[in-house]
Amino acid sequence: MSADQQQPTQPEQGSRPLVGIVMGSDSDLGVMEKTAEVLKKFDVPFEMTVASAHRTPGRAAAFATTARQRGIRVIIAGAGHAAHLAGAMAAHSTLPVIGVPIDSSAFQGFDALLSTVQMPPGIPVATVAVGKPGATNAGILAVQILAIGDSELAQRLEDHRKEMAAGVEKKAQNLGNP
Ligand code: RP5
Repeated sequence: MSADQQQPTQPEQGSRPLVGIVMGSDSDLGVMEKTAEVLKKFDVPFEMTVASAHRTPGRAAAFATTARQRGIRVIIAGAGHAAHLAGAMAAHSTLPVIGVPIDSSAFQGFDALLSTVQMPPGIPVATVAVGKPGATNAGILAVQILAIGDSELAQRLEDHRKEMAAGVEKKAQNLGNP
């Protein structure tokens, strides 16, 4: 296996990772940390690495082709510019792939959005919003996918919704509303 194909990804938490987070560059980390924050909150083990569809195509392909056998159930890919990373993941794996378009270019992520979302029929990428809000939602969507077969995780999602609703009520009260 060449250096381009090596997979040095490490589990972020004790148990075997269920979600694989991959980003095009370490410069994407400030955005993709939002995904990691969500997965930590829900206690979902994940791995995180850098691989580029263009600069290290072999490494990106190896990440995707070995994901299922590593126990990964959802892949989350974040990239900017002509962002083909999520599409490359989907090309090399039948696991669900969530794409996060990153606002790192002169077009502030519009280029990455179109590159990520406009997949040809047959090879889907579930594309979320550009930047940090999308990275947060990618984490939640991955938890929702995992919660299909996990009632405890589903309950944590219900609790999270209640927490968010309570936060909105509090903000309204802070403005003097009942
Ligand atoms: C993309 O190019 C990466 O996903 C990143 O958003 C962007 C810039 O990468 P660097 O030049 O900072 O490594 O491939």
